[in-house]
Amino acid sequence: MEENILNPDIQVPLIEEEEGFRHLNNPADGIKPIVKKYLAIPNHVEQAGNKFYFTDGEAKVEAVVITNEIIRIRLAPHGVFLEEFSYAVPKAEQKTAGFKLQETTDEYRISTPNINCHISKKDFFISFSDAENHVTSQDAVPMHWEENIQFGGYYVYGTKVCHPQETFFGLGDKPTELNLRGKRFTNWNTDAYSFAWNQDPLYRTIPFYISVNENIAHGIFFDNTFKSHFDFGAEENTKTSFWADGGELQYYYIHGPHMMDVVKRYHILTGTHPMPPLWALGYHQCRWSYYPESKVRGVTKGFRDKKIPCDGIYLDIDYMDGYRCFTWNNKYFPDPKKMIADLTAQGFKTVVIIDPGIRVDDSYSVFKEGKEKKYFCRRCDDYFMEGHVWPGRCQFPDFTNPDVREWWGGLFDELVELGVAGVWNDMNEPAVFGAGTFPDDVRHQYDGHRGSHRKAHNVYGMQMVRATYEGLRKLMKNKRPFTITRAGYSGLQRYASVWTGDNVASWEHLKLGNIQCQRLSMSGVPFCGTDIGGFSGEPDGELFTRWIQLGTFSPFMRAHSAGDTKEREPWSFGEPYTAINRKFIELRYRLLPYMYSAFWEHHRYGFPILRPVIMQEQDVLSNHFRQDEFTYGDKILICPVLEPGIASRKVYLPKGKWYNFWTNELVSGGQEVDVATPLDTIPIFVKAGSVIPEYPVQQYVGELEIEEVKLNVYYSDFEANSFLFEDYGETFAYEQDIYLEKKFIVNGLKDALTIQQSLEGLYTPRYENYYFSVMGLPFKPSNIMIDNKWLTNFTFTNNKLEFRHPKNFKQIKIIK
Ligand code: MIG
Repeated sequence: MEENILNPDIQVPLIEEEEGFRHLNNPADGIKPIVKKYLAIPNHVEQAGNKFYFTDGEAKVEAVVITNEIIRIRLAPHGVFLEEFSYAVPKAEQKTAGFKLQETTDEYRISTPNINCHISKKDFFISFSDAENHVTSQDAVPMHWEENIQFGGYYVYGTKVCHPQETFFGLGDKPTELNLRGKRFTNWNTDAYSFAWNQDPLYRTIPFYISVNENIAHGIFFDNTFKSHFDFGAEENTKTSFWADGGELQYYYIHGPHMMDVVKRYHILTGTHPMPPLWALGYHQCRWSYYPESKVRGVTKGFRDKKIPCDGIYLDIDYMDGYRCFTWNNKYFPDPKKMIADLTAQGFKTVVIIDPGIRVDDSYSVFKEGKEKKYFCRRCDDYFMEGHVWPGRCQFPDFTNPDVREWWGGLFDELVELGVAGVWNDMNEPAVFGAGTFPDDVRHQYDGHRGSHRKAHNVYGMQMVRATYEGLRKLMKNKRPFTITRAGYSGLQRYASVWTGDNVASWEHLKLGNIQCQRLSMSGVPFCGTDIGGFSGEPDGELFTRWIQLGTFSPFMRAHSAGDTKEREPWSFGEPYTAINRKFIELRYRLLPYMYSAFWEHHRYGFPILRPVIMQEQDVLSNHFRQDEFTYGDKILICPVLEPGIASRKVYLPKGKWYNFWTNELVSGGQEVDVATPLDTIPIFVKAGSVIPEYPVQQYVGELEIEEVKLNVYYSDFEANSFLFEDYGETFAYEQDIYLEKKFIVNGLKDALTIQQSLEGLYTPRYENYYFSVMGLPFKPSNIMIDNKWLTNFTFTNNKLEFRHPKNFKQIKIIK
């Protein structure tokens, strides 16, 4: 016993002396946190429409039939689900032909016409199978959770069996091999300046992966915005796990069997990219920063003088007054309206950067208004979240509040008035100097569903660019806005394009950028590109040119560089580089109608724009490890050159027949071929049977009235379809069916080739004629019959048949 110094009459027991002593008001010692608790035995099922609820007595599992190929699973450790809300999936509508629940002695089984979800009665394992009862995904252990003592709630875990030959793809922008097997990742949006190979995490959170096993693909979309983790057989070769630091264990099983089906179905959930303005598919020139105005005028003049096509010109943070968003530095840019008008007259579209940090400054209207309206984020104890970024001490709008988004969207009115055509959202991970990002205890409105920064962090950037896109869309009336974001979460493609962030001028980064763009494409982020040339560091002429060549086939094509680097325009490296850079940028402009059509296929049907070889041929196991080649759309195969000084490189061509784009030589696929790679070319092949539409070279979109579209037809001895999408290129009229989707069917015999055309939609292009260029005919053509009339005017030289014809034909027959 010890004396109580305040009241010596009271004897205080010494804890060490009295074994088993417990303070009565603090029984915590007896309570153990829940360490990895697993679902037990399901004893019950209830059905409510397309939703099924299973319970082990305490925890509840919900299975929802979304479509015939998509089922969503949710876990509530204590039987209470959160309100349904997702930034990624605006509405998980039910679209299914029918489903049923069956119970056997071993399992509950929910079946749609195409898939089954099995809940094992013995152990609550959940598995999925296809209509042939082939099991595609199965739990390795039941879903489980662990108490998060520091923050409350649970860490939630799902663990699936990982098969010996199973391979994994997706997850957005991870800077590593295309195939994710054997690797582990974290998703927590991070400003990752000069990131390195294998660095993780980077800027975006796309918690969606595609598995391929025994030639059957399925996807898992783990829709959880907390910090999340994926392990593809890294810790244990036989297990694939995904887990998060909080929130619900909620995932969508998305059936294939082809990877393409999985990607398309992921887009059913999360939406597709709206059609961009056509000019946004042109070349963009950026730098940190072009200022003052004379510099901007000098650079843009450089493009026109040197006849290098360019559409986008960017203003990085120095255009602002002290980095205050929505202001102008009047010294550098005394008359932005005039400058932008002049640029517009020369065909340039001005894109300006906007960051989330708003300078704390009561004389600055944006800050004042945000402060008055209580739009800035607060810590949980009610202090404003303050942090240092470019403008100095800043506060940050809570973009998860719909009122804030509405306000933010409206702030662009002046910029739109000045003629700005696009907005670039940077630093929206969110990035804060020193601390990296916001503290965990920052509160977010989360569209009325409340959340700490732990829950809102990964969606902050997406909601910022959403506010930007939606605001611009209103302000620009019926014109399509162009937006680009650095950070994002699944579904960001509904609002913006992305660039891969602060890469480095190195050959390794060229290689990495090629993989990242393919990965983003197959992860539901189609409109993506890298900083051509590398953001930090100095490329030499060869690296820059090889990067322009890759960038020509990136959906988003922009050169960008940091402020402390040498000039970085396509002509900065002298000859022969300038001429080659021009040749490729011109090629991009020639292929615009093809690229625009590929974009439409994405927008309307959910196809990715870039498709790694494995998506062309997933049944060939070696393709699961190929990551250099990809197709742009489904007709043109690109194999960039990713090493210095090489005279040739190996290219794998999927089965079928391919034409060398440069020589028109016909090559058989299903094999690797060796292709010469002088600096002025990269290997490009066109699938036999393709119709590749082509525009004349323009210095910018809209420079020329298109008077004729060239159709490059590549003979095939089988039937092949191609599509051409046409519309105004800058309005939302396509939403009212004011577009034209043309389908060409090419089919060849030994002595004939037919080309058929059919049309859908209400748009009428202004041009009258097609100019046909037919390659690969195995015979010398002597007659051409078009819609039952003979065409006499054609030429046949160097195995190329060329002729002109009014655009509205139905059938062309080329005869030996
Ligand atoms: O802290 O706006 O990734 O593209 O040029 C750097 C300046 C902020 C990072 C972006 C980069 C941009 C730069 N920004």
